[in-house]
Formats: sequence, structure tokens, C-alpha cells
Amino acid sequence: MPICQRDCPGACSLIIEGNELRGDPGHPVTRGFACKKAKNFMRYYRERRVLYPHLRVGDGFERISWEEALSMISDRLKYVIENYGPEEVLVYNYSGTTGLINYHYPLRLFNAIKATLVKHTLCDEAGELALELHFGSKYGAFPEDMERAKLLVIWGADLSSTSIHAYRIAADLRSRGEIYVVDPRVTKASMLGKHLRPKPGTDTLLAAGVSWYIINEFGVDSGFIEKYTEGFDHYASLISKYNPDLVERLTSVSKKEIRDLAESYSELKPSVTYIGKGVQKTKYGAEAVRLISLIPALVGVHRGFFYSNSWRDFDIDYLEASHLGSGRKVNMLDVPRLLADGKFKFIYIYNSNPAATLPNAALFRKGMMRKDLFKVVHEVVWSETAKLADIVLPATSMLEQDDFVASWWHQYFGYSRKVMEPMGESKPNWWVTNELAERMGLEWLKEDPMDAIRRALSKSRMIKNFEEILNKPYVKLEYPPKDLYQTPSGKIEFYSKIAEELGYSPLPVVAWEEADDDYPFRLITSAVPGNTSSQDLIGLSQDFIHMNALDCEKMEINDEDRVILESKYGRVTGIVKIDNSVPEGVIWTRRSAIMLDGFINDLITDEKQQINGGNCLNSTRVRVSKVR
Ligand SMILES: Nc1nc2c(c(=O)[nH]1)N[C@H]1C(S)=C(S)[C@@H](COP(=O)(O)OP(=O)(O)OC[C@H]3O[C@@H](n4cnc5c(=O)[nH]c(N)nc54)[C@H](O)[C@@H]3O)O[C@H]1N2
Ligand SMILES: Nc1nc2c(c(=O)[nH]1)N[C@H]1C(S)=C(S)[C@@H](COP(=O)(O)OP(=O)(O)OC[C@H]3O[C@@H](n4cnc5c(=O)[nH]c(N)nc54)[C@H](O)[C@@H]3O)O[C@H]1N2
Ligand SMILES: [Mo]
Repeated sequence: MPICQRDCPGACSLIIEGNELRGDPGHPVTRGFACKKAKNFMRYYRERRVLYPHLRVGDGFERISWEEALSMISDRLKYVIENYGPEEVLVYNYSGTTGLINYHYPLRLFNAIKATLVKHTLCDEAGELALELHFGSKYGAFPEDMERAKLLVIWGADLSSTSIHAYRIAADLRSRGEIYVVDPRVTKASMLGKHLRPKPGTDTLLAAGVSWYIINEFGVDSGFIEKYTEGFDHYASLISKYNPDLVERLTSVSKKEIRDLAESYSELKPSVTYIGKGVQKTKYGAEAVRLISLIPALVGVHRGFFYSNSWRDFDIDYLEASHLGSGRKVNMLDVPRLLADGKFKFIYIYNSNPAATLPNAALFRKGMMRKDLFKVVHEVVWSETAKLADIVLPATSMLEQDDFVASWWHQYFGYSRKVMEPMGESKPNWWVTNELAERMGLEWLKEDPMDAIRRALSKSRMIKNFEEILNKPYVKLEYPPKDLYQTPSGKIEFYSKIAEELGYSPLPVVAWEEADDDYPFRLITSAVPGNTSSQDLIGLSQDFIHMNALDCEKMEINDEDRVILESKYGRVTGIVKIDNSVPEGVIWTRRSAIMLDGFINDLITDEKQQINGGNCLNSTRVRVSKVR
């Protein structure tokens, strides 16, 4: 049975019926339901496919053999390492497949040659560290906890688009419990319950306001605080500064709404707070995650949040051979500038389409035009990034490769079996780097990926044994108990010693963004149901620039008018859709949206959060002008 390898919380196990992919009815969480993307996959995976290795010749590409491609790449790698040093080789990878083998194994080669790797910062990494600071590790509530919750708070996530099975659980919960949604936009998910619409980027304040009411009016769970937490007094004095009047004024959420939410947290237990990546992709996003995740601790709920359950005790270092030592890492967000500044002589890209998904994407594409940079892209489809390569290598799709797939939400993990023969001459990620290793004189690195994964999982305490995974459609991973905290004190640390050691504020920072008169609109981009990131572009309609009617009226913009959006990073032209689900002062598009003359990511800020160098995608500021 294949398991979907898109970077979604579902990690759905799928069955093939005729010419269609369907959900596996036996799966305890996804229960037979497959989303639109899975339904379209059988068509998508055949279209735009890279079928053979290709070499750039002038403005076009010519087909070459694998042997030619591999020797050209290995020759160039050797040349760059000898003449410029291994740090001039950059490997850029991300979330094309979440399969453990095809995500991690290729890094073996690049660790062995001490190439430069990317530090992943484009998704949820800042928020993950935020949780580790206070709870020791990031795992939290599971689907079964959501099902049992009396209160569900969905904070900065659009479940109807990005977590369809969680959306179903939330919809079912309406008859038994209470639901709140915190999102500046109206979404299908926000209609499930009480909707709080803070000004974007003010979530630290809102969380502080909720905490203020709990501490000062409804009362904390003193027994729990005494037994399971440290540093509460420091925390309470931080929160005391954010009284409801101040919070109401700065967030635009009324005191009544804030108080109601605080009261629900105090009375309805257990609760689950589903923290989205959207709220975290802001300048103080990780600080917001710290404050939001600590609310349940005030009222006595162990790990009452879900953000990312991707904590696992698998030996990933072994899979990636990082025990051999590795080269340096650069923040992904810096890659466009580094390339444009002439850094690196060789780039190897797999599992990612940075030309459309990185911030400052136009600069990335410009850097990729450099003649002195040798560019190799291993891709399933002719992506925007593949089109910029010197050599394009064909990759197998998720149905054409064996892999092991875990979810970052539920506990079910399994072996995704190859169910189709590879199209054309496509090859899985691990195969390519193994072949390169051989040509680089590093054949000792080569290992059957099945043996490598067996070893990487052999000491895991989350699974019984490896054979079980091979023989069952999925196994349930055993996570550590929720009341175990891997902090220095073994407790929830309101005042974080880990943060102190890392040079961050031990207490969360309550901070918010100021307006920018030159760029008065805030650009929010987020996922839609029909596709993942820049993948699955099939049957998707034209991307629009969504604006509130009041803003349009002030600027005399009509529906379907053309406008220019401009940020410090670039400008693009697009077509307006008047849409009151977007608040005033905000512009929304699909993430990685395709504009008339570029990509929305050409405008996106490459600024970093203090915590973990995380992205600030949703803090992008733009101005709008009508095309006359
Ligand atoms: N504006 C804006 N930008 C964003 C975001 C946002 O919210 N707003 N979100 C960010 C987030 S959360 C993320 S995770 C990133 C994702 O950024 P990317 O990782 O670039 O995401 P994808 O568009 O999924 O690109 C993955 C590519 O890998 C290819 N691929 C799939 N399977 C395989 C395989 O087995 N082998 C190989 N070699 N290739 C494969 C696919 O064809 C696809 O082109 O985007 C970020 N960018
Ligand atoms: N269909 C589909 N599913 C996906 C993906 C996909 O591309 N398509 N991508 C997958 C990946 S890689 C990821 S990381 C997840 C992401 O899934 P989510 O966690 O849902 O994150 P986003 O889609 O980035 O944004 C979610 C919401 O955050 C809101 N938001 C923006 N700024 C703020 C703010 O300042 N405060 C608050 N409170 N809310 C704000 C947006 O309005 C949006 O509705 O989804 C995964 N699932
Ligand atoms: Mo992501």
C-alpha cells in the first residue's frame, strides 16, 4: 500500500482502485478519506514529467544518458572540490517527499564530501524550537486527544485546507464541545466555532491577554503549577503587564472575546490547541507559539497543544551519515542573496522547487542564471527550478518508489510500497547519490537503503521491531508520556533554562509589528485544498490577489482589475478578487501563487525570526497600485 508522501499532517495510506487513488478505509485516522490532491494525483504524476536526464544546450535541453549525466556531475563535483573547496558545493533540499529514505539518505554523499547544506527554516522550525524551550520536546496532542477534547482552539491554521482529517474531527466535535478559531481571515474552518480575528502579527499579545484573564480572574491550577512547572512567578509578572485594555486596543479583539476564551480554557478540560504554521510564519511567530502553548499549562493540561509531532527517536544521523562530520550549513532564507553575490560554484537541488517557494524568489532565479554556477536539479516534473538547471535528472514519483512515511500529526507509521514502474528513466533520490558516491571514489558509503533504514530504526523505542513494519500496513508509534518533560528541571519551564543557554529570552517575548507607511498592506499567503506548495498544479484556477471591498473602494479598484503589488524585494502584476474573508489592510494569495509576470514569492520577505532563524513570510509588507 502506498502512503502519501506530501508534506501534510495526514500521511494518508492509499489504495489504488482502477485508475484512482482512494483512502484506505482501515486507517484509524484518515478512515478511507482521500483529499482532492490524492484524487488528482494519478493524472498529475503523468503530466509535466521529467522522463530522462537532460543537459542544457543554449536556451534548451537535450536528452542525455544516465551514464553521461552522472559522469559530468561527478567530474564537476571533483573539480569544484579541488579548485574551490567542498564548501562551494551547496545542497538544497526540502519537502518534495517526506519519505525517510528519499528525504535523508541523499545527504550521505554530501556530508561525506563536507558540502554546504541548508538549515531548514522555511516551514515550522522556529515554532518547533519554541516548544522545546519550555517543554523539552515538541510532541503534543494526537488526533485521539482532539476527539476527546471538550475545547478545541485552532490558532492560525486553516484546517479545511491543510489538515482535512483534523477538520473532520473538529466538525464532529461541535456537538460535544466548544471550538474557537483564531485567524485574521475567514476560512471554512473559522466557521466551525467562535472566530477571533486579531490584527495579523499580534498573537503574542492575544495569548498574553488570555493568560492575564486566567491568572487574574479565573485562577490557575496551583497544584499542577506546583508539581509540574517552574518559573511561574516570573511568568505571572510578565503577563501582568498586558492588561485587557491594552490587548484589546492593539489586537482589535474585544475584551469580551478574550475573556470568553480564557473562561473556556479554565472550565473545559481537557482542551487541545491546534497551533498552525501560519501564525508562526511571522516576525514574532515563535514567541507566539511559546505563549499559546503555555496557556494549557496554566489550567493544568499536560502538553495541551498540537503543533508538530515529528519528534522521533530514529537514528537519522546514521541515514544521513552525519556521524562522519559535516560541512557548514546556511539558512535557506539566505540562499537567494548568497547565489546572487556569486557564492557557490555547484548547487544540487532535490525535493524542492525554490524558484517558486523561497522568499525573494526572483533573486534566487537570477542567481541560478549565473554561468559560473553548475546547477543540478533532480525532479519529478519540469518545475520552475528544473527549467533553470544545467542538468535535470528524472525522479520517481511517490508511487514509483519504496519508502517509509511518518506523519507529523498522528502516530501511524508505515512502509510505502512501490506500486508502479518508474516512468521513463526516472530514479529515486537515494539511487542517484549512491551512483555519484561510486564515481567519487566513495563506494563504501553505498548501502542498500533497506539495510540503512533497518539500522536507523533498530534502536527506536517507538516501534516493536522492523519486521512488523514490513508486514503491516502501518504501526502505531509509541511516544513518550505527555507528562514527561525533557527540560533541565524535568518540568514545564515557564522560565526556560534552555532559552537562556541559547541566548534567547528565558521568558517568551510579547512583541508586535508596527505599521510601515511605505508598504501599507500586509501580505498573507497560505495553503489551499487543491494543491501542496508548488506541487499538484492541475485543475487549479487562476490565482487572484484577494482584497477587502473597503480597501478596493478607497483605491477605486474593481473586481478583476489588474494591480501591481510591490514589496522591498520585487513587484508583480495580478488580478484582483474582491473578497471580504480578508480583513482590511491585508492582501491574501495562495502560497507560491503564480502572477501574470512572476510569482508571489518574488515579494516575500527573507527576514528572519530571532528564534532558530525562522521565516517571517506572513510579515511581508506590500503596496498596491492600480494598472491604469
Ligand atoms: N509565500 C509562501 N511561501 C512558502 C510558504 C508559505 O506559506 N507562503 N510555505 C513554506 C513551507 S511551509 C514549505 S514546507 C515550503 C515547501 O517548499 P518546497 O519543498 O520547495 O515545496 P514543493 O512545492 O512541494 O516542492 C517540492 C518539489 O519536489 C519535487 N518532488 C516530489 N517528490 C520528489 C522525489 O521523490 N524526489 C525528487 N527529487 N523530487 C521530488 C516536486 O515535484 C516539487 O517540485 O514552501 C514554503 N514557501
Ligand atoms: N492542501 C494543502 N495542505 C497542506 C499544504 C499545502 O500546500 N496544501 N502544505 C502543508 C505544509 S508544508 C504545511 S507547513 C501546513 C501548513 O498549514 P497551516 O498550519 O494551516 O498553515 P498556513 O497554510 O501557512 O496558514 C494557516 C492560517 O494562518 C493564518 N495566519 C496568517 N497570519 C496570521 C497571524 O498573524 N495570526 C494568526 N492567528 N493567523 C495567521 C492564515 O490566514 C491561514 O488561514 O499544511 C500542510 N498541508
Ligand atoms: Mo511546510
